[in-house]
Amino acid sequence: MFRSRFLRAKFPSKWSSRPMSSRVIDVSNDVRSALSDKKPVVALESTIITHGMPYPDNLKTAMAVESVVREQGAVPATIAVVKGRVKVGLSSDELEALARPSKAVKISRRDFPYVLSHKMDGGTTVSGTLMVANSVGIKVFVTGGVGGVHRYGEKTLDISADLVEMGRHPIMVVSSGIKSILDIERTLEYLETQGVCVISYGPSKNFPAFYCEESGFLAPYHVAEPSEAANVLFQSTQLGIGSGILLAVPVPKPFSIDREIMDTAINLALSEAEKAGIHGKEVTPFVLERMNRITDGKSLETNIALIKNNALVGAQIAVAYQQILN
Ligand code: PSU
Ligand code: MN
Repeated sequence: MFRSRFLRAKFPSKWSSRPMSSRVIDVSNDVRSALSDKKPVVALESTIITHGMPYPDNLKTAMAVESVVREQGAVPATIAVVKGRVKVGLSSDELEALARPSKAVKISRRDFPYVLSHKMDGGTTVSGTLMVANSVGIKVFVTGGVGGVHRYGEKTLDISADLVEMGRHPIMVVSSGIKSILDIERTLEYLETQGVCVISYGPSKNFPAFYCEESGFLAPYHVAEPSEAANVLFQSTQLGIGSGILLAVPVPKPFSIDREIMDTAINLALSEAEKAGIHGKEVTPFVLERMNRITDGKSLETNIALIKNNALVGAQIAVAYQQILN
């Protein structure tokens, strides 16, 4: 079995005290050798492919992101579920099949047992990807945006499983923060409760709002360099703290969308979601699709730019982290 006693001892977690059995998980040769040779590895999620972007932009972006990671000297590990098997590292055929319109499920922690037993396909969310990454010992994970506390979450209790899962795994999640379709202030509160160390990347503590460089809220900390971020991750593993780190990287300036324009588009998309009776896990994909139409493709362009930039930063951190360890 791939997951050795060594890894089990090294990454104990209350929530996944047992590694995933080789009866359910396949680790690609690439990723397997990188992990055993102590090379830098970056985990990538797949809900952004199945539910976050239209075909073929989703496929092109997924491939571009993997290339960015490789160019920095790290190995990409895209995580998904294919025909009921958990995959770490996808072949190009698997990536292509996942990207095409299909019945793929959006998979968080709660979805795994059913999806596996029914041999279904699916994209793993940040929460689902974190569970798998932790099981094989990957410490750096790159995505576009994470879920959060939804607006009026105090009434609906719609709080993304991503937030709870970030509190459960000692992994650094590199993202562009939280979309302002969510309640950013309450999301930051909730992350504090879960013990997630939130850090902005760049010259200030400004916490980004996905499409916009600034949200108007501050993270408790900021770091300016990949090596500084890598050292935070290293200290967390030395502490055996068990909870994760959210590194918030602002979208590159040329792609940042004006906050007022964005808020108008978001409010429109949200009211359309309400009219259409969309709720639960369908909200985020619906709003992303509507936003793309309302902004005439601008939101998608920004989404692609920010995830590529996050891949660059995340891969540099994975390389720096491995340098500290080796
Ligand atoms: N934000 C995006 N694109 C995405 C997602 C979020 O801009 O594709 C996906 C991520 O996979 C994230 C999930 O983990 O949506 C959160 O969904 P929910 O809000 O239903 O928890
Ligand atoms: Mn939700």
